[in-house]
Order: sequence, then structure tokens, then C-alpha cells
Amino acid sequence: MAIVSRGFSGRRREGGERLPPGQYLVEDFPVLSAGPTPVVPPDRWEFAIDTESGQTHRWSWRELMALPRQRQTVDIHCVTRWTKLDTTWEGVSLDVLFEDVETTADYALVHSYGGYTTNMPLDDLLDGKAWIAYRFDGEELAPVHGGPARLLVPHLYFWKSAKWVRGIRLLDDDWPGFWETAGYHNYGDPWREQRYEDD
Ligand SMILES: Nc1nc2c(c(=O)[nH]1)N[C@H]1C(S)=C(S)[C@@H](COP(=O)(O)O)O[C@H]1N2
Ligand SMILES: [Mo]
Repeated sequence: MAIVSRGFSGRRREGGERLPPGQYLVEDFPVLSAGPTPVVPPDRWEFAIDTESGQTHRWSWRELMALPRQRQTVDIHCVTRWTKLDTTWEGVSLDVLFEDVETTADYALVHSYGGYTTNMPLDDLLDGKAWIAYRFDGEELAPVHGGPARLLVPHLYFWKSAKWVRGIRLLDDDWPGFWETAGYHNYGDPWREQRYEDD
């Protein structure tokens, strides 16, 4: 059995091995949005987790800022084939937000200001794999990249990292989101090149 520490996992794929199949490297940070950038002033921002049993857990912007934050450097992979290495983010781990959430649900449907949705198994949001990110590259997250806050789930194709994130609905049954309904893969693992529904 392999025990992989955080530091070791960062060096796991050296050089070209950090590029998933079919991807190319970019230095810039492309913007991909299916619609206009919603305007969400922080004093009207809130984030909510709705459980399958009807409980709602809410955080205001001020409450989010009061939670412990993490800084992490990750590689991001868009299904349109660009990969950006070593992107640095700050935000709150979903593990922190889920601390007091009682659930037996297996699925999460993430939704955003502006109406975007994306789905994933709840396990993919836990155990240090996902964050609500509000800083990028040492600065406030720009509105075009999802500011004031976006989901960051770097181990899946970047369409799963919902910009302008507003909440997570926990579900017993999987419910496909925006791109998943439009023919993209339900799970979206870049290392298994799960781009479209039949991949
Ligand atoms: N709310 C919302 N989130 C979204 C999208 C979107 O259109 N709306 N596009 C997704 C896609 S396809 C990608 S590749 C990334 C792009 O993020 P970026 O514009 O910061 O590069 O956001 C994802 N999250
Ligand atoms: Mo994308």
C-alpha cells in the first residue's frame, strides 16, 4: 500500500508527466464562461449547503472570511485541452464547511450565481480535494475567474470548478449539471481523459 504525503504527491509527476493525455500547457489564464459574469457584492453574497434531509447550513461573506484558510498550489486542466501548472490559490477547504453537516448523501450538485451547475460524488469534495477559493496568485479572485469565490476541484476537469459558487445541494441520486447534461462526461477525470459521456 502506498502512503502518499502532501509534499510527495506534489512531486509525483515530474516534467511532461504532469500533463494529462491530450492536453497542452498554457502560461496565461484563459477565461471560459457559458454566460455573462454575475455581479455579486460581498455584502449580498452567501454560500449554502443543503442536505438531503432538508437542513441548510449558510455562511455570509464575513463568516467565510473568519474560517481557517489554506494556500495551495495545483495544476488545472480544462477539457478544451489547456493545462496550467502551479496555480496558487487561497480559500477554505470544503472539509471545514462540512464539519457540522450531517449527511449520508453520495452526490453533490454545485450551483452558482448566474445559474451554472455541475455535479460530482460528494467524496470528491472531501479529504483535502476541494476548496472555496477567493484569492488567486496572491490577489483577490477576479470576477471573470469566479470572484468573489469559486469552487476549486483541481483533480477533475476545470468545468467542475464552478465560478461564482453559491451552494451545494446534497443528493441521494446523482443529478447531472450544465455541461454534464450537454454531453460531457459525468465524472471528468483528466488522467483517464473522460471528456465526453462515452469516454
Ligand atoms: N459559473 C460558472 N462556472 C464555470 C464555468 C461557467 O461557465 N460558469 N465554466 C467552467 C469551465 S468550462 C472552465 S474551463 C472553468 C474556467 O475557469 P476560468 O474562466 O477561470 O479559466 O470554469 C468552469 N466554471
Ligand atoms: Mo472548460
